[in-house]
Amino acid sequence: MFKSLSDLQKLIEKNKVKKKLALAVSQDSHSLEAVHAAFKAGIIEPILIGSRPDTERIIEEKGFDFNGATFIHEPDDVKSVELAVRMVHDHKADILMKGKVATPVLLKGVLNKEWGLRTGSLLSHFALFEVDTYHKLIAVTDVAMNIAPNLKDKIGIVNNSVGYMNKMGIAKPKVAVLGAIEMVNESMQATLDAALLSKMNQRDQIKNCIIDGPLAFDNAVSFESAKHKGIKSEVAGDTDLLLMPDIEVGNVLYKTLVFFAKAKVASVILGASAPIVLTSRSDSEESKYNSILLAAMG
Ligand code: COD
Repeated sequence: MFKSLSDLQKLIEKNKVKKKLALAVSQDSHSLEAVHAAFKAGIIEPILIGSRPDTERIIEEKGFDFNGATFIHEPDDVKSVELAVRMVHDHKADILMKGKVATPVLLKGVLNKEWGLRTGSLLSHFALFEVDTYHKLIAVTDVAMNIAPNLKDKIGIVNNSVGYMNKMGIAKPKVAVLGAIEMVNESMQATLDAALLSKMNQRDQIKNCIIDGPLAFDNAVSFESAKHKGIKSEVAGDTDLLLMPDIEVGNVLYKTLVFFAKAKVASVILGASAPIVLTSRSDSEESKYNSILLAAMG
């Protein structure tokens, strides 16, 4: 069982395969710092696509050594995204990473029908947290891509996350489908979806995981709370993956964990033909580095 995000590093070191990472709009000091650390750790080969003078200025200011990396000069952000996405599409790169560009701009490139990274599956965001007050790593999805997922989308989101967690060696992740309460309330769509997902899992329509829901946040992550409420569940108090009702709840939880609980995080977009590192400006260099590790595992 993973207890810390540094365990990802050990997992990758075992694989010994260097991944090519295309950084779109590379003139971003935070992203460059994380990419530099992963380059120096021998995890990736960087391809830096963006304004070359601006990228080189940051590299010089920060004293980074990108000797051996590939530079592609493209000063226009949208074209830079297109070049980076195309490189992954054409198998010239294994990981796509967002630099100094707005998330929707990158995602629109990823979803391009001709040269994007669609696979026919839903794309979704997967975040893995190390929180001091929880006994193991806990994943949260979807906090950044699907705005208001319906039941079908939620099945796709669970399948993406479970598939990745299985790859990480977590054979049957425990999935808590969150609602405001742990009972089904016919006026609360999240609780209806949760009950359906649980039943689909029991009937083996969603495999390789154990799903329970609806669960409220407290009983999903605390045995004590679950016991207090009399909830009998294999998942309650021992959740590996929290499925969020929508992007607002998910994004607020993500930022609450980072800002108030000082949690460490790694995140990646799944369901595309390659993992995508899509960290936000507010993420620390450490989070960005962890996200590269998580993507390199895929
Ligand atoms: N997976 C696969 N295909 C998708 C997905 C998805 N998650 N989302 C849209 N598509 C496909 C649709 O089927 C369609 O063919 C095409 O893409 C366009 O669909 P639209 O018109 O619904 O999508 P867009 O282009 O308007 O928006 C897609 C975004 C991902 C940009 C949008 O959903 C979005 O802005 N999400 C939130 C991003 C964000 O701001 N996150 C905050 C991070 S901090």
